[in-house]
Amino acid sequence: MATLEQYDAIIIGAGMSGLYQLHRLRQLGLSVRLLEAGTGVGGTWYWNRYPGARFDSESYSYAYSFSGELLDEWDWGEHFAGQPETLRYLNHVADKFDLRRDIQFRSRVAAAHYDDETRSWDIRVEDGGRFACRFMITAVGPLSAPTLPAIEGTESFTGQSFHTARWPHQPVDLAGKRVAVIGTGATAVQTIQEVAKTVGQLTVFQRTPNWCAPLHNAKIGPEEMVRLRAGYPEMFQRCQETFSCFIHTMDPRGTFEVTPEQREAFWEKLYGEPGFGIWQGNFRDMLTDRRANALISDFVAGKIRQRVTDPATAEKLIPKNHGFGTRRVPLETRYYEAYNQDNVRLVDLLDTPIQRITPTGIKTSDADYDFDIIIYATGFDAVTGSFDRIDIRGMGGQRLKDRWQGGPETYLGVMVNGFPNMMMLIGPHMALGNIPRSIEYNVDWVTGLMRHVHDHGIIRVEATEAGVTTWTDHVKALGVGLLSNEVDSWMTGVNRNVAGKQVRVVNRYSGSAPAYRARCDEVAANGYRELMLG
Ligand code: NA7
Repeated sequence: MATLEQYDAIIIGAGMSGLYQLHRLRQLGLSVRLLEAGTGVGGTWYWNRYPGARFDSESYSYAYSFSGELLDEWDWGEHFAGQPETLRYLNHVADKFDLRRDIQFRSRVAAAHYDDETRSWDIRVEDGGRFACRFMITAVGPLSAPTLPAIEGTESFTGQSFHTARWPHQPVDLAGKRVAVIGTGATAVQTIQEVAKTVGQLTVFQRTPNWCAPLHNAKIGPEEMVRLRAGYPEMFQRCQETFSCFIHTMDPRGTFEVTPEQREAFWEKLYGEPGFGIWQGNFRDMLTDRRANALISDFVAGKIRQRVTDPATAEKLIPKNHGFGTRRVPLETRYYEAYNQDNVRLVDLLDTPIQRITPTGIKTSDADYDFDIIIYATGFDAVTGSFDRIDIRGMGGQRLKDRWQGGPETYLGVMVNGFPNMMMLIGPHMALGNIPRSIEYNVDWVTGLMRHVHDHGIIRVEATEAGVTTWTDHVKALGVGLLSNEVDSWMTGVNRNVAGKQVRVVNRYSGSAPAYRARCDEVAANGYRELMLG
């Protein structure tokens, strides 16, 4: 029997939310332990080491803003930093705030059971370690449960194969190799454009094309860094005010309120600018009005046709079953031009589906392809997947996975009735957008609640059933009319590789971030009276 360690709070996950939560709870004087499956800090930026992994949000807008000292001392090297730089940044944060002494690595949480008699959680890690805590705070990330394709034969392949989110820590030699990439989501796009530079032969297996737009990345020189730093207060303030916490925000004009010439000029400008502007800073009706969405889709399709030399390949790369921006827009650097290289080919799985993975490669309905390396850029069991992988049980042994079978139900995206003393960071029903901005608010709100609990000697906190129903209905209502909710994607909870995840659900909050914060602030200002406190 493992010895039982006792804490006021256990945090699960050492990504951006877990690290900041640890820092804040320690400031309250609580005894806290953070359990992390990996061997280092960084979460998403620890696991996703695939070639070409980088930010699609401006580096500085993605950083923590809570410490002036940290902002002053950290220089970003690129407007959209690559994964190694971001991981260095998060390690720097962990060192600066001396976080590692309260983190236990190589500790994947297998089970967490709530006991209402002791008002505490009993947490077990895979190696048999056992912990008891009053409060359990999940910081498990919305995109951290990778999924392999449900295709026969994946185990039989005798070459090397990697899921992008489990890329090895040692360099993988791709030079001159015959490489397959399965998938064409944001991860695959970054991978494809990078590995196409070195591999012998690259074959991309595409099921659904996505609408991509140029990233326009650039290095940041010392003088520019000084200028950027001087603008931090305004930049973070702007992120507080925009709909999704990006520095970009929807244009107040409707698509049809301007002339066709003005429209075209505006889109040309957005297409030529760095970052998510073309997605997050476009006409306000782009994601709600079908006619508006069709026009911007035509514009981007035209760009793809211009950039891809072979017309048949260009047509395959143009999405036909969803409009621009209704799925996450991958940002790219010469992605489309990669298909003009002699050593890159595209296999359209809609024409010739994969039948199985073989010992030597991939068999489709019309050909056998041989590979040295297969890269699975096949995504994640998003949002609820990382919760489902832990055996979380609340009152009366109820499993969270069962409770969420028909889609997540939460109170403010932070709590679930029947699961007392559990708080979620960036859980279901949270605004995603520019995630670190949401993380800082989310952590500060949970910290406020923990301070209240601590100051008042409260040992049990639970959302009411009515609170959960009202919030869940509100989140669902916000999603009505959004074209993105009519499309299969990780944002609607669909993953055809996972049993029980074939049906669309509303798993994220799609209102504005300021409105979300206003609602949560109101709950705190009212002394958390909406919660059951005891
Ligand atoms: P995504 O966006 O979910 O993309 C996964 C890709 O893998 C997508 O193109 C899928 O095609 C494809 N896929 C998945 N399973 C299969 C099978 N069985 N056969 C063929 N193709 C398959 O994940 P990403 O990692 O790219 O990005 C996730 C987020 O992480 C991203 O939005 C960023 O915010 C960071 P499908 O579209 O399902 O037809």
